[in-house]
Amino acid sequence: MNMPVDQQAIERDYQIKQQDYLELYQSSLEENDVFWLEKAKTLEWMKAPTQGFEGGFEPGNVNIKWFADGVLNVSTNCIDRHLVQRASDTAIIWEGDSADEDKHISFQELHDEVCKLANALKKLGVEKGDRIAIYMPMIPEAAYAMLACARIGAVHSVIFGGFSPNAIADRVNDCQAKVVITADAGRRGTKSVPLKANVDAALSNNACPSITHVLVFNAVGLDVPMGSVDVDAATILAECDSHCEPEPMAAEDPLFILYTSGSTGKPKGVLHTTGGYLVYAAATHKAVFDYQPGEIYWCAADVGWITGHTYIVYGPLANGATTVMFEGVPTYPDERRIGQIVDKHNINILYTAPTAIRALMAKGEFAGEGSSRESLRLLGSVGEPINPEAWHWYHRVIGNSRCPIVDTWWQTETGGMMITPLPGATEMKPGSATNPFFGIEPELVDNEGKALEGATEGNLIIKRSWPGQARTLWGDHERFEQTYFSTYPGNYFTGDGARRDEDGHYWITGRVDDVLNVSGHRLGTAEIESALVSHPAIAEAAVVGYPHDIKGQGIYVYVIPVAGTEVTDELSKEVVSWVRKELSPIASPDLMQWTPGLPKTRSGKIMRRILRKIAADDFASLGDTSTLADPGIVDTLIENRMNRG
Ligand code: 6R9
Repeated sequence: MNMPVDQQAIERDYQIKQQDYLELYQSSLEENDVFWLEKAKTLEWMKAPTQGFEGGFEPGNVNIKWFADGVLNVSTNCIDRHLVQRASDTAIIWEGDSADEDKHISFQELHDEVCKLANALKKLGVEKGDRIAIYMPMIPEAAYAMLACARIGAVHSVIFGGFSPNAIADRVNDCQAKVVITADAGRRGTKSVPLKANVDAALSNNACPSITHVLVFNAVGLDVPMGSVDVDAATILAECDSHCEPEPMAAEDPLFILYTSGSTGKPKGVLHTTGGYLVYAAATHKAVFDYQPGEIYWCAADVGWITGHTYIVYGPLANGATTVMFEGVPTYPDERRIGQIVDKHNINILYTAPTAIRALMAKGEFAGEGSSRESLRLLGSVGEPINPEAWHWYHRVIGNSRCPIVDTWWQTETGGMMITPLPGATEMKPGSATNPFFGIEPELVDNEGKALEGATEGNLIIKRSWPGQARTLWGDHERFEQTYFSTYPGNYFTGDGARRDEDGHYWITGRVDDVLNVSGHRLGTAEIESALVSHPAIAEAAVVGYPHDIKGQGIYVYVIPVAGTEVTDELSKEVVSWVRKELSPIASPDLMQWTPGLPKTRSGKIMRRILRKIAADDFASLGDTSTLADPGIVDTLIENRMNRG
């Protein structure tokens, strides 16, 4: 399937030409501060920064600061400065779950709604530095809420609408949020998500004592019970003024916390700050999408993930772009929806995830029927490695064989894109994220940290700081240093492996730690294991990923029942719904194997390598099993494996 790709298919005067990339990249490294201070000028500062990077990655003293003497407000950069010339231009196009619902929100309307909400938060006693949890459907109010926090200097923590009450409570308690902003319910395809009921459950029995108010939007017209902490959003907003002075924020003041999964149990509160994050979000959005004024841009992610933060809200709005926000799912009412939305709103740039592409691809050419998608000029991919087959399908069926694809590798912790082609400047290679972005210095190292040269494969590290980098984990700087800077001291460790080809292009091979990537969602195996063992019938659990056609990785669960438990199909079903309820439906086990034991070393360590092989139905070469406490368990596991073929 390695068809040549027509590089010149779309005539365009790209900002960055092929010959410019290397030169620009070199100078971005050589004069790093100069490069980024120049990029910083594209924002509006209350006090312009004169300092670039300060700090370092030294173990025990990891300290990251960018533009430290600068002062700005993120919401004025995303809204107010565009009012001068473009107040009536569309900032957000909202496309509802149902195909006959949409809304255009101008920069003026965005300004007024954000200011009203900011004033409402103030009325509820929110002050600069307070944490606000946002648990919302994909409606414009979710973006208003983020920007309203930014306006008054409150730190938001968006919790993905697919998370369950326990996961909400963990996150709220970790950052000691004062207010939750939510809605009656959310719609996704044929499903309704009971957001308010989930918040009620999270807060029940005084489980989240830091919460003083729950601000409730009416999104679908449900009549939800309102308790003593609940505040009806429409009522309070009606009393609020549409003017709100923006809070001057130091560049290193926190902007948001976003929880993500790591290889140990507790989710990590990744902290991003104000100046560096916004500079990086705007610079990458502009360069990687070659964004030009007037273009309609659609990132089909959820605001509950970093992609939604940086590339639905902050990056595009900082650049004055028209950003599309989609409430529903790409397969509802059927697989033609994406194409129909593109035509309906004349979308020029589409940024989505391989898992969505594969779900559409499963229906052959159908996704391309009933739409022309002629307005498209550029496609993007993010979240997981894109297999060449899906790449070619995306290029041919969605992009009519004429749109370049940018396969962008990055992470919650990196704030924005790190390794990515630049359209017009980079040769496209299906499956490769290709080149580092300006100012990004990747390296591949072996397990001992020795740098690998030339065409090779190894662990991916980043050698120097960039403005969009996370500064710490909320309340746990030690864990931040431990997780990212201790494996290869003096460098940022990504947790990913990668290959570098003869042209120097990078191919991300996936996580090298105990983190799964299921449909583009990051899940720690330890998190799922702890949800499993909290079930009364389960004594022990081990979770691994296995190759899955649509999801990329599926969740394979090995469970040891408590002695005397009768293992039945009902029990298995009950365990699956238990995990969905305890953690999230996205953590739902795909395959579950009951087993009397697990392969452990004599020191009691589970040998996951073996479990991964059995889960992948690839156990011909299991490697050395002689160090196992009970080598016989391996045969039992193979005999009863759940994935055959
Ligand atoms: C933005 C985002 C990060 C992990 C990352 C890697 C995987 C993301 C990728 C990719 C291959 C790409 N990943 N983009 N792998 N090619 N273009 O997804 O952040 O949710 O934190 O996930 O996703 O494994 O380490 P996050």
